[in-house]
Amino acid sequence: MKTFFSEGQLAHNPTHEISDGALQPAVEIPARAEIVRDHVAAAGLGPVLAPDEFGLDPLKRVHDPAYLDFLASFWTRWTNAGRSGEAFPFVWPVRGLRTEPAPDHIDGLLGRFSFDAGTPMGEHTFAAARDSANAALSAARLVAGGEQAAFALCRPPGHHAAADYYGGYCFLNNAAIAAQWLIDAGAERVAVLDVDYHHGNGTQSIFYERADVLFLSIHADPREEYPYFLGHAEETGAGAGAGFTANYPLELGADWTIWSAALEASLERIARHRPDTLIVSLGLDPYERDPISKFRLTSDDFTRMGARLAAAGLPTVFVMEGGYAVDALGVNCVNALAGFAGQRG
Ligand code: Q9C
Ligand code: ZN
Repeated sequence: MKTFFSEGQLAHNPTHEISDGALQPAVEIPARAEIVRDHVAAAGLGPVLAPDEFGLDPLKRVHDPAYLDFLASFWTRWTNAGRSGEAFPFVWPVRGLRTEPAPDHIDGLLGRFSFDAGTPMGEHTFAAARDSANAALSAARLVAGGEQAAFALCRPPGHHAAADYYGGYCFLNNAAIAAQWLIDAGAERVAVLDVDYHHGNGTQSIFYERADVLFLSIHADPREEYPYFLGHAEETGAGAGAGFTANYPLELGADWTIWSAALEASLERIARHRPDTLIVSLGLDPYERDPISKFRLTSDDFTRMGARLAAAGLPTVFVMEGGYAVDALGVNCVNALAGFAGQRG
């Protein structure tokens, strides 16, 4: 299986995040990608290739142009306001407040285009996020061209980013951009299965009213866990997309027995959709020793996960999402991919 990764993705290099009432050391750091890259190479999974540059057009198919303009101009606006270092929003247009007219001041824009204060942004964030999206697009194109699977080593991650807001360490929704690219390249149906510990609120919102892209997510119950405001079982899609979203919120502490039952239910729903391609939003944070998560998957369970996904028999694009136990990230990610490759033979 080929992996796509660009060194440019390392340029987003935050030092701190706002968490638990304090500025804490950032957890979504370049070392996450480096350890996965090194383990993929050492495991002989296949080559690690530089992604191609797809430009802004595939990003515009998913994201609001005003949001992309905000990301592109953020650093200039931030430094022109006399600021330096990492930016955090602190005011949001919630119930009864207006998003239009958009503010001119960078503090207003940060709130307009975000949904949490836990996601540091810096000078190189947009460039790194674009390289991350290019990795997803390169993997999608390879699979559309006939390869049975490919791995996009995306970082920064994407699944919390919606059409016009960032958050949860995510800026561009890599999985959604890949899914839309596949549709635009001629796929009739795509399925996005999100196995990250956190609900994929961004991906869900992007495809909520569409029947061509089925979205499924196995995650910690939002009553108890971030992102708190989306990901309940009764969210099943709307309008033309009614029935094309499926959520499997699980209790904190869920282990492989509980988790794999949700995986089986997801795979049944995916089989009924008959997708041309399966995109797996591959979060490694369901891991038992993840520092910010509370599921109990073991390293061997990721091998089982990969093997079970392979048995679905679909062309598959793996897109990396979260996972913060940095020392174990390489092993867990390679286990999932090798479990898949071993099952496919
Ligand atoms: N005290 C992804 O996994 N909140 N994002 C953490 C910890 C944000 C996770 C708070 C979690 C976002 C891609
Ligand atoms: Zn996560």
